[in-house]
Amino acid sequence: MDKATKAPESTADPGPLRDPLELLDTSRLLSGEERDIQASVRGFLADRVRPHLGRWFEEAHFPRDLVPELGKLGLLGMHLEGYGCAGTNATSYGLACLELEAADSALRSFVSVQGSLSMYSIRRYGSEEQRRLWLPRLASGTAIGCFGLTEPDFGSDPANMRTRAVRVGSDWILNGSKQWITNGSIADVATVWAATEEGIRGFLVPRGTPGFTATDIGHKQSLRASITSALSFDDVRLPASAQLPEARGLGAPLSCLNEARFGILFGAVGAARDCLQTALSYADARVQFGRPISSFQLTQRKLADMAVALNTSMLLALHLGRLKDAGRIRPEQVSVGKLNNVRQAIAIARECRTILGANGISLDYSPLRHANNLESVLTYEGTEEIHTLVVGQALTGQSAYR
Ligand code: TGC
Ligand code: FAD
Repeated sequence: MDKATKAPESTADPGPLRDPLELLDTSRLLSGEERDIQASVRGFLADRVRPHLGRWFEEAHFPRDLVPELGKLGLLGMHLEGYGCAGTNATSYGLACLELEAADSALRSFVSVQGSLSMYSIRRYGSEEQRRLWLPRLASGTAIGCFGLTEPDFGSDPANMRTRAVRVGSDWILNGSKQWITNGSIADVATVWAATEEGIRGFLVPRGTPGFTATDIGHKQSLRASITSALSFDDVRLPASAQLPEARGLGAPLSCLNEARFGILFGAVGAARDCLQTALSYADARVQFGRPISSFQLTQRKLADMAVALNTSMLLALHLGRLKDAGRIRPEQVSVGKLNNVRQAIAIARECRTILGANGISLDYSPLRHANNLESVLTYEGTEEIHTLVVGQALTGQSAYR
């Protein structure tokens, strides 16, 4: 055997498992700074947010007053450089998403849309003037952004969008509609994707522009603490300076999705962790047939399978974080992460609900709230089926979408 590849013999006793959720000791793979960032987000949420989550979900309330606080914590556009952004590495951004989603997917959604979709689209494709105008305000949470790609008739297939921008002199006239837009009605600026004679282009549409309206979508059974809106554009006149000058073709909005999908693949681990933590402590305290239900083999099998799925999802997220920080991540690798980690998280959330019995349907416990939220997470940013086809295309070289 090659000496260089021989593992050193270990004599140290690893000691007892300190945290059952940390079965694989993944926190050892983080730097001190990454651990500090994760702990500070977790601490903020514990004091300021956790006690209210069930009520916000029940009342379909988005806690808008938290937005400047998220800005102060540096969580908005966290991994972007300059213009008031924190400029952390991507793994730290992922860990912040994990903690936010351990509270509620609505909070991670807000941060994803603000940082990875709205701010990233401006940072990567905007003019210097657009960056200076919007990014510092979006980073501090004094302004809110949204990202309009999906339309009522085109979700998985944005290439066929109907929203259209036509040049009239040096201006643009925008007509069409967008559907299911997170933050839509509270956004100060919307990044809107439209078909033009030259292909798909992006535009920044400020709130209050004549002809632009946003209406909230109600009756949601998922992501209830998040605002989701329909946007309508009726002969909206925009100056040439509203166009994102560097965005050309569908690849531009899809590149923004890679950023948000990256946050989701970490976030899903957080939702799953919170469910498993809840189920573990419930199973320990709940006695049936004279024994804690955690002592039954069938319960232990559920807990063990979920712990394996949670820890392997975390390893996958960290591996993808390291690839992204090295500048080597590929879109299909992000798809692997989103596909696996959201699939595992929703399965864990549903299984944890069973361990809680009837109490599992109460908003006093988090698993069913997470499971309901994860229904949206499974669908947005590319459905499970679309990410399967992205991976299929990477494996076979053949596109099976159409
Ligand atoms: P296709 O012909 O494959 O590609 C068109 C051009 O785009 C390039 N491309 C990408 N570039 C960067 N990143 C990616 N992930 C990319 N995927 C493709 C591609 O190379 C090509 O470039 P070029 O230069 O040759 O023109 O496009 P297609 O029409 O066949 O569609 C491919 C497909 C199905 C994968 C894509 O349309 C897709 O991802 N569909 C899903 C749509 C989606 O995810 N929508 C999300 C909307 S935003 C949202 O949900 C926010 S929720 C946020 C929250 O609240 O957290
Ligand atoms: P469809 O595309 O109609 O798909 C319906 C079903 O058909 C799915 O199961 C899908 O996988 C399947 N399907 C479609 N095509 C194929 C195929 N080729 N092969 C196999 N199966 C296929 N969008 C934004 O632009 N901005 C936002 O901020 C935003 N926020 C959202 C917030 C919430 C809460 C939700 C629920 C959605 C949000 N979306 C947003 C929209 C989201 O991105 C879309 O819902 C998603 O892309 C799927 O589109 P669709 O709902 O039209 O489903």
